[in-house]
Amino acid sequence: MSTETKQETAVEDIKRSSHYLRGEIGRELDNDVASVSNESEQILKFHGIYAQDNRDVRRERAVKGEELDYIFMIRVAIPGGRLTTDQWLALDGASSDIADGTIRLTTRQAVQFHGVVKDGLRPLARSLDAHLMTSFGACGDVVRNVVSCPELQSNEADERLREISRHLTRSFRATTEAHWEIFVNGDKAASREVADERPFYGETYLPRKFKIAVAHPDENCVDVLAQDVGLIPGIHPEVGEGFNLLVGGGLGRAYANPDTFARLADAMTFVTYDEVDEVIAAVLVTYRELGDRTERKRARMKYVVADMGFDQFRKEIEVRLGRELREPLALPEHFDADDHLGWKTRSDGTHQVGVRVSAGRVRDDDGGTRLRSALRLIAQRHPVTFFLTPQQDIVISDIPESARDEVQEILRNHAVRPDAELGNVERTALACPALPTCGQALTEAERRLPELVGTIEGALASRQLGRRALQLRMTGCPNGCARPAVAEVGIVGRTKSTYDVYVGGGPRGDRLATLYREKVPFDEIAVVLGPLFDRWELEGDEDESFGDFIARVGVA
Ligand code: SRM
Ligand code: SF4
Repeated sequence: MSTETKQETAVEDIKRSSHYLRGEIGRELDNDVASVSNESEQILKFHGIYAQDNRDVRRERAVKGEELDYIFMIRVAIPGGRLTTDQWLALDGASSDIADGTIRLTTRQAVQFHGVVKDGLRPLARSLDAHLMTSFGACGDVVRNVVSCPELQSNEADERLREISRHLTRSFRATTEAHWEIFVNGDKAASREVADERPFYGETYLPRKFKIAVAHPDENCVDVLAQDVGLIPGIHPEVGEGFNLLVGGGLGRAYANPDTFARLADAMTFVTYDEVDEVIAAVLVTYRELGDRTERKRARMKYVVADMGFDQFRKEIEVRLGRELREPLALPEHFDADDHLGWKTRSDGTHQVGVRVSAGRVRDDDGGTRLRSALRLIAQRHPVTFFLTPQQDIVISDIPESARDEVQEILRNHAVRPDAELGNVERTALACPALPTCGQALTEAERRLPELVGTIEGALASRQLGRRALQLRMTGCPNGCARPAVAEVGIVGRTKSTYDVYVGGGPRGDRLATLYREKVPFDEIAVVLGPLFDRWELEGDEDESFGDFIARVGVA
C-alpha cells in the first residue's frame, strides 16, 4: 500500500487565504492592468467571472510581442431560468453597453456576457444587482445555479415547484459578503439575500462545482441524470408529494487523465418537501469532506460515489443523517425531452411561445434574424415572463390573448423562424461557446454548429431519413458543456482540427453515448456517420430513434 500523501492543489490554498472570496480582487480591479493575477482568476470564478483572452488574436499578438486581448466572461445565475421583462431589458442593455452585443443563454438556464473588459465588471455587477440578479455563485466550487424544467415553473404548476429552483439556489449560496463589498457597494446592494450561515462551506468551500437540477415528472429536458443531485417530482404512496433524489452524475472528462469519465446518477431515495434540504445538505457535507482536493480533474462528487460504490455512499448518507433513507420510486417510463418550442395555450387562457436560439446566442444578425431586437421589443411592450431552457432556447410566457398576434408579428418581422420551419436536427442541436472565448477549447463548436447541422440534415435527407429527428451536441473539448456524452450524436473536440464522434445516447438522458470514431476531421463527420445512417434506414424499426437503434444493434 502506498504511503504517499498527495498534496492539496494550489487552488485550495488560494481559497483558504482569500478571506472568504475577497483576496486581492478589489485592489486589482482598481489598477491599470488589463488582466488579473492567477490568484484573483481563481477567486473571481466564485463571483461568476472568468478571465479569458480573445483566442482569435492570441497568436498574432504573441508573435508581435503585444499584450493579449484580455477579456472577461460573466455568468449570471438565473434560478430556473425565469426572468421578468425588466430583468431581460437590463441584460439586453448591458450586452451592448458593457459586453460584445450578444446575450449567451447557457445549457443551465443562465446568461453569459462575453468580451467584457476589466473596467466593465463593477458597472455590470451593479446593473445586475439593481434588477435583483447576480453573477455570484454562478461559477466556483459551490452549488451552482439550480436548473428546473420551464414547464414546472409556468402558471399551471404547483407553487412549491415553481419556487424550488430559487429556494435551493438561495439555500445553498455561500454567505460571504465579499461580492457585494467588492462589486456592488456594500450594504446598498439590492439583490443581496441574508441567509443562515451554512457550516458546510467553510474556508475552502467544496472541492469542485456542484450541480442540481429539477426535472419535470414526465420529461427530461434538464438531463437530470447528468447532475450531482437530480430531483424528479413524484407522489409516494405513503408519504405523498416529494422528489426522487438521484446522486452522482456528471459528464466531464479529461484526455490527460484516463481515470476521468462520464457517469449517470443513481436514484438514492425519495424525499418529501420537508426533507429535501436536509438530505442535499448531508450529500454536500459528505462531498465536502471526502471529495478529492488533490486533483481538480477528479474532484467532482461522481468520483466519490464511484470510488466508494453507490451502496456504500448511500450508507454514508444514512450514517450522517442518523436514519435510514426511504427507497426511491421507479424512474418514470415516458421520459423523453421536451424542447418547449412553438406556441401553446395554457389552461388559464394565456399563451407561450418557445423560440429556438442557435447555440444560445441571442444577437441581431446582419441581414438575418434579429432575435435580440425582437425580444427587446416584446419585453418593452408586454409584461410577459421569459424562461431560458436547458436547451439554450427561450420561452416567452404569460402572453395574454390580446397580445398574441402582436408577439407573433414582432417575431415574424424580425425574421425569427417559427418552430415548424426548423430542421429536425437544427431544432435540438446544442453547442458550447468554445473558440474564441473558452480557454479550454481545443477546437471550434458554436461557430461551426450551423454548418454541421446542415451537413447532417443533408446526409439524413439523402437517405429518406429527412423527417426523422436526431439529437446532435457539439463541444470544443471533453469537458462536455453541451452534454454530448448523453446525446444521440456527440461531437467532441479532440485536437485543433479533429473531433471524436460518440453515438447512442438519447433524449431520455438515461444512456451514455459510445465512442464510435476518434480524431475525425470536421468535414468528414457526416461521412463517418453515413454507414450508421444507412443501417438505421434499412434496419431501424418504425419510429425507432437513432440513439435507441444504436443502443440495440451496437457499433462496430
Ligand atoms: Fe461548462 C468549464 C461553458 C455547462 C462541464 N464551461 C467551462 C468554462 C467555464 C471554461 C473554463 O473553465 O475556462 C466554459 C466557459 C466558456 C465560455 O467562453 O463561455 C464553460 N459550461 C459552459 C456553458 C456556457 C456551455 C453552454 O454552451 O451553455 C454552460 C454553462 C452552464 C451554466 O450556466 O452554469 C456549461 N459545463 C456545462 C455542463 C452541462 C451541464 O451542467 O448541464 C457540463 C457537463 C456536466 C458536468 O458538470 O459534469 C460542463 N465545464 C464543464 C467542465 C468539466 C468539469 C469536470 O467535471 O471536470 C469544465 C472544466 C472545469 O470546470 O474546469 C467546464
Ligand atoms: Fe470550453 Fe470545453 Fe466547455 Fe466547450 S466543452 S465551453 S470548449 S470547456
